[in-house]
Amino acid sequence: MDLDAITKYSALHAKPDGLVLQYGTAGFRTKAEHLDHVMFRMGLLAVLRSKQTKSTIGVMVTASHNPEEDNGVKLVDPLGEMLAPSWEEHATCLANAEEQDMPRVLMDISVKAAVNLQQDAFVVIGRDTRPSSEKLSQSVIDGVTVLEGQFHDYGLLTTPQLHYMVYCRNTSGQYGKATIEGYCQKLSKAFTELTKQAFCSGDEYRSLKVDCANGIGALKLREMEHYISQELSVQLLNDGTKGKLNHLCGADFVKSHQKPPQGMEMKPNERCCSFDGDADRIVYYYLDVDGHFHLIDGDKIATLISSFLKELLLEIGESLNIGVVQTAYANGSSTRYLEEVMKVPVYCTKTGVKHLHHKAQEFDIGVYFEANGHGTVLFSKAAEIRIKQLAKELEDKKRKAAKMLENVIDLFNQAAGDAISDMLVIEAILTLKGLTVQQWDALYMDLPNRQLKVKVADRQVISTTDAERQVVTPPGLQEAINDLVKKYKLSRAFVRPSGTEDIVRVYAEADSQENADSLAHAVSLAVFQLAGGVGEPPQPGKIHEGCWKIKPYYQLLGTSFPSS
Ligand code: 16G
Ligand code: MG
Repeated sequence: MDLDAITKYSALHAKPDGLVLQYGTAGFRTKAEHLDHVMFRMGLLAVLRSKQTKSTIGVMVTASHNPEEDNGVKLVDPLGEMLAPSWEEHATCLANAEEQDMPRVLMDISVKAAVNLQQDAFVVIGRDTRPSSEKLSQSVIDGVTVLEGQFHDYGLLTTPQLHYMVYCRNTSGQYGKATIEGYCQKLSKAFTELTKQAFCSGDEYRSLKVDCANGIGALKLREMEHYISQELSVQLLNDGTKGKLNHLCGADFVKSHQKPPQGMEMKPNERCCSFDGDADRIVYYYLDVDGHFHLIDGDKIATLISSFLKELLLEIGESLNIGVVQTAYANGSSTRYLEEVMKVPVYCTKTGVKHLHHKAQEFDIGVYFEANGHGTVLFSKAAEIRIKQLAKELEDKKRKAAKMLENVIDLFNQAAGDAISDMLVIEAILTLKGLTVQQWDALYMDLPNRQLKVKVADRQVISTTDAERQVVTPPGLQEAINDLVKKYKLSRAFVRPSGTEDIVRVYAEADSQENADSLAHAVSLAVFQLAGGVGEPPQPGKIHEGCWKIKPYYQLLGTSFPSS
């Protein structure tokens, strides 16, 4: 390691004094102007990680759904997964080392992690469309080159595409070709094969409006469009030609405000969806004939997908184990529907994709989605081999089902939740099942819910257990929540410190929107009082815009999955 060269180049990417950042759930994220040194250092760290794993490592420059002025960076591990937790700690130490200490901290990491410095290193880099991203990705490259790592700069990519590239490169191309063409060809071939099987190919299923959050998703969906235009016509809105990234649009906006994005003209019952700023999340929605907005979030996407997969497994008579992984934010109705109607086992993990991804790896088929629309399906190697074998051996209807499963495996991006890939899966299922967006939505009815934020002096005073569903500290808070929850029907509430903002998040659901709002407010007050709230105590929130028609419990469970 040439420490003199590192010191010299690092001075060109100097750390502002006193700035402390943490490698959080999705890497580092803050205002773009504070990130130059972090990028350079993550270039250095990616080289060490590559040497240690003897694999290609990815670096993605993006701040996902955050405002355009922000940016961020995360490292992608060899099989396309999120960085291992011990390396997250190294990343935090390296990013926060004061300028003069940085080379020593880098050396310490390489000793601690037993990195063979003689080993070659290869790093691939991708970035989103933010104005700051190009320059920041150049700083990553500076870090890579000063440690003599080799690199390939993919330039503009969605986050899941970068995960895909890393996965392809580390599996000798078995997963696919590590190029944009390779990605588009793999997904579009699977999509075309799947939709060919549809009995019903009416025009109703063939067009879709996509809000691209004025981000990278627009550019990459345009590239994909060329491959799928025979089967699906997509109309791109918020494609970045006019509006600002994530401003009043995108999956995060639609999910949190429960209303259509700006620039989306919706006719009644028209199927629409939104990507987030780096195209790793997707939510669907429509307006009914009365003009009410209906959101179809990650929970309902998981339900549609797991119903479809379960049906195909039944058809081929194979008992592969399928599990659905959610977080505490999953709507209670979705969990009940999956468990009680579909009889699929459901597991809950902590918030953050890496936790869900990890749990989903335990199953032959692991379906995971966060309510916010981030998710995918993982197939174990054994399940994939078995399905491929059945697609050759079985006959007639069973063979057709096995072939469909084979294509579904190819259509999912198994490295990371991917808005483009998920969109194609959903479109294929709706087409194959002959389902309208309203029929999909009617599988079950979401329980009214409310999310609030509370500002406290130190959010780390709140610690949780049971996948964030129970508070451990401060003392008395869980008891207070329990007492409040008892006052409402079909109610549930939890609080957790955010991993991305300096706040505590509160979630509540109940039998009516009014009750969900009131419970959320009461829980916020308990947090404020018992966990050191700062500023004004939370005020009762305004009632949610959408209209919830409250149905008896059994109707909230919905009906069974319509069969074709
Ligand atoms: C990050 C996570 C997302 C999670 C969110 C929670 C990834 C790629 N993204 O965006 O999965 O839902 O954080 O944010 O892991 P919060 O901790 O502020 O609620
Ligand atoms: Mg994102």
